[in-house]
Amino acid sequence: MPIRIPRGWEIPESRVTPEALVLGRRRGLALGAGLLAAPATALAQGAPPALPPAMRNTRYAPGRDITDEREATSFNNFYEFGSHKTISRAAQRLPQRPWTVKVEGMVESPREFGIEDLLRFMPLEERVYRLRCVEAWSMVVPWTGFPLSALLDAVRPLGSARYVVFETAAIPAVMPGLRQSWYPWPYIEGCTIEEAANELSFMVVGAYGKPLPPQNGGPIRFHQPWKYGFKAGKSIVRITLTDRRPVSFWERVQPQEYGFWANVNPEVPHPRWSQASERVLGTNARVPTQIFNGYGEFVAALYTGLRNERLWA
Ligand SMILES: Nc1nc2c(c(=O)[nH]1)N[C@H]1C(S)=C(S)[C@@H](COP(=O)(O)O)O[C@H]1N2
Ligand SMILES: [Mo]
Repeated sequence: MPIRIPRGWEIPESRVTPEALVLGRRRGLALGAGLLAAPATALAQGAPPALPPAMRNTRYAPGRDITDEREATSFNNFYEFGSHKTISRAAQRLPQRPWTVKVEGMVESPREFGIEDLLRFMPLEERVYRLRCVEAWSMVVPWTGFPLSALLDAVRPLGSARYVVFETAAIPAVMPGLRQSWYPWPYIEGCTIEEAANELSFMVVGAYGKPLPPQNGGPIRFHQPWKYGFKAGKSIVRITLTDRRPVSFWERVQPQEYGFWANVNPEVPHPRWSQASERVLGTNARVPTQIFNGYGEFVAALYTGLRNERLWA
């Protein structure tokens, strides 16, 4: 079934970055406020320059307090750096520049994008999204990024493309976790083209108004807030459009526990624990988990026609 990805001019008004901001951002870059103005030493170490300003999109109200920045940037899941939650120091070794993302496969114009071009030409905005990990903890983060559909527009998917596959960085010299050779590196994730076109599907390049730190998947990660966090590939290097459903990292490791769809559902327990509630990072409060992590109004329709699919984790 051919799916239309909305074109830029069809994006609802609430999602359009005000022109003044866009112009200001470009002018700022032209004047050297962006890449050129970053201290040479920072660039030499592969550190990103400051993030261009982005307006908060209030269409997606989180309904909860934003998680303390230190919590969100120091309690992380990133197996390439180790299978525990304190990888944030180790992850600082992941060079953030230069960084490119290939977008290829079933598209009219395959391209390799430099991260600076994405920061410059994609419609950046801030969205405060919930993130629910399958391990029953959650957080609320102001992410800066752009709709995945804006990136796909630039390469023009073929009508035959049915899935979008995300491949993330695998750099043995800086990622000690890769020595755990029983894992099927690189980390792969994916979704359907319909899910990719959904307005919530977001490419993230920043958090808390700053460049996305490496431990959170800098310089670029994905996030679909209605799905469990493992669907959100970190430090993405390649996006492939295909007609074959990918087998993702955790699905390959443990297919009884982690599936392709992985939509949040409090009523479908993980084989080893309940998903009825979650622990909020920072406060440690226990709160009830919501179906589709509370984003059903935006995404429930994606799944109405699907039968014989294990839609929940
Ligand atoms: N490449 C890669 N991406 C990944 C992971 C990972 O181990 N490797 N872990 C996932 C899981 S299980 C979660 S919950 C989120 C955690 O994101 P955070 O550390 O920013 O909270 O990243 C996801 N993306
Ligand atoms: Mo997770």
